[in-house]
Amino acid sequence: MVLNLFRLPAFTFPEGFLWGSATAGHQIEGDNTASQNWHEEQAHPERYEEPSGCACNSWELYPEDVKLLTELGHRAYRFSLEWSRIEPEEGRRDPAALARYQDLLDRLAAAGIHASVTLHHFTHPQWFAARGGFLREENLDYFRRHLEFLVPQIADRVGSWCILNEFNGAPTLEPEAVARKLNQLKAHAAGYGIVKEFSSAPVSSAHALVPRLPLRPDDRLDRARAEFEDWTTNEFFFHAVRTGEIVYPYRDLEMVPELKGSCDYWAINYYHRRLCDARSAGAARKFGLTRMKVLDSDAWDREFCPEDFIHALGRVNDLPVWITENGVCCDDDRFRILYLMQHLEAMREAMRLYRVDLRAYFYWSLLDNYEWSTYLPRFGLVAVDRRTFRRTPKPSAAFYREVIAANGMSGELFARHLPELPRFGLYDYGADWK
Ligand code: IFM
Repeated sequence: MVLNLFRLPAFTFPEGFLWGSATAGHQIEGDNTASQNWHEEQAHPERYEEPSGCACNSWELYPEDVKLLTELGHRAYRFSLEWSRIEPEEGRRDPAALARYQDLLDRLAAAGIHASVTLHHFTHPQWFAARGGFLREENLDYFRRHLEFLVPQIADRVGSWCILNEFNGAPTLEPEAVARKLNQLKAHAAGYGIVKEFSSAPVSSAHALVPRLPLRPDDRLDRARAEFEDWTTNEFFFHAVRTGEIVYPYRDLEMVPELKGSCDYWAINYYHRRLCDARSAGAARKFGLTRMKVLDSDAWDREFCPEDFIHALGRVNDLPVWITENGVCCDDDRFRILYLMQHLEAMREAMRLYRVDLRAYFYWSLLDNYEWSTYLPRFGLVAVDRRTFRRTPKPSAAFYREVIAANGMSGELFARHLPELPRFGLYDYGADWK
């Protein structure tokens, strides 16, 4: 790991490496009124800091988004299609919504931008939720039917697929959460089979890879807790795809043959790690040196440790790897340049150390968007005015554009975009630190 990134020699990623950014329907489109999330936001406002409302108004402004992607030099765009727009009521499809997504795909193709399509990014129609959603295995038929309708209508324009986003979720034994998770695992396998009927493009599901590590590496209980959390969030998925076995604590083994080999690549969403403390009900206290304060509020007070990204990637070196999300929310955009540089460097190291076959990187996110209950955390390379929806690229977007153009990075490029490493207040040492 290069500690002084300003001295990093020029490094080039493999030829054909795909660079881009990611978004998701509900977080940018706005007025996603037939979705369960919209319904919940209205029914239980007390659970949300604010509702999604018009989001970034990308439902209308998507041609502008494609223009932005072009101007910023992105070669790939990951986005999701809202099932609730395509089938707002059970069995009633909206041709205009489908046409709007097809137009987005056409515009991306015309701009030479690879389209990475996610078929389920957390949200689904309210009617599906009212029937129990993914809690009930028999409801997978609704999902299958939706994909059988949708996939052939778009397959010729899609460059790669994610069936679901981040269903691997929390380290839970709670029966409903486990049922939902394992049903979504089966939905992933079903989706893989359906997409393969119509498309030769690579298929996966985006996995939120949060390394779970013992707070005290030699403490047996911390280690046991970390192992438990890691299996129930990470390894159960990799294991199922590698073997076809669903192995989940306190549950009989279940063989689902279609799961075996149901990823053509590992789609990895990586942001931070989590330390496990067996003597506390919640997550472990964060170490000062890994606790980057990105916002003045406590939002997104995560444990950043790019070095763990290297080893996390080492776990998935048996298939090509696409980083389908990686990014940081911050008000001071210089953090974003630093975060990006550190994580690209970690990717370089993972290729060297573990021979990871890295093929793509999607920064999360193209736009400052709706973070599921609030607009406070801003992940975007591009700021969005909440009133006019005007899009304004940040300095980090210019940095990233140069990375893409060079298909790599160097200390010199980094130094040019971050000429001073000021007293960022990077690490929160606590009040007594002198
Ligand atoms: O905004 C989310 C996204 O929807 C899923 N992955 C993590 C992002 C940042 O929290």
